[in-house]
Amino acid sequence: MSANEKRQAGEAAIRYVENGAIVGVGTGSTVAFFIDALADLKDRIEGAVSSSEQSTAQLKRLGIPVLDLNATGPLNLYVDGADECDTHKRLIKGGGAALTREKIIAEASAKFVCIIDSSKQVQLLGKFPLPIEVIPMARSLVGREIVKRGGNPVWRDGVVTDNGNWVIDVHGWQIADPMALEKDLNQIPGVVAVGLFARRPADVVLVGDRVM
Ligand code: ABF
Repeated sequence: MSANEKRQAGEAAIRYVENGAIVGVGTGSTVAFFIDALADLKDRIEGAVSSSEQSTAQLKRLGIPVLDLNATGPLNLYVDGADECDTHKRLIKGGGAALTREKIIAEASAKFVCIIDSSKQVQLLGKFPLPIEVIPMARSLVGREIVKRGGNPVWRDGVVTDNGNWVIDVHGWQIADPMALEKDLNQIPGVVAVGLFARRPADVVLVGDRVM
């Protein structure tokens, strides 16, 4: 069921792509369906700004130009998946370890269309362990700060992000105020990005072929 919903969501997001667009492209298996559908429009768009080496490889394989965000400036559209989505379109992202570049492109985009299957919908964020990208030397420092806040930090051992950093996944939080937690965690020295998209939530959420 979820694979079919992921494909439906990925294909449904195509309706937001305008002629001549430069499209911000996220990461993950749902986005992979979107990229496949985007390839059918590649003669009608200028290109894409990619959030990961993984998505870049697929875009290039399909002949879609991959452009530098510094060169493109602000984007009209960003399409990306999520690990959890609440009823306010706030997200947990980072299961694919691409959260920092995803957050950068989301910030640069006027409309963030999030594509998910129904298994990602929650009332309260936090059942999915919250990913935090950290500078390697700060792993233990950030871990201690997480424990002080009642979380259980688990180092995603063996994973290095495209930015050369590490990821800590925080288990055990029920996140009643995602905006406050995102702001608090962002202050900790060594934190590069927090996988909470609450300050900048999605604008549109597609659950399969249904607009949430
Ligand atoms: C990505 O989408 C990540 O932030 C998140 O982990 C992933 C969801 O993966 P999938 O679409 O494969 O379920 O943007």
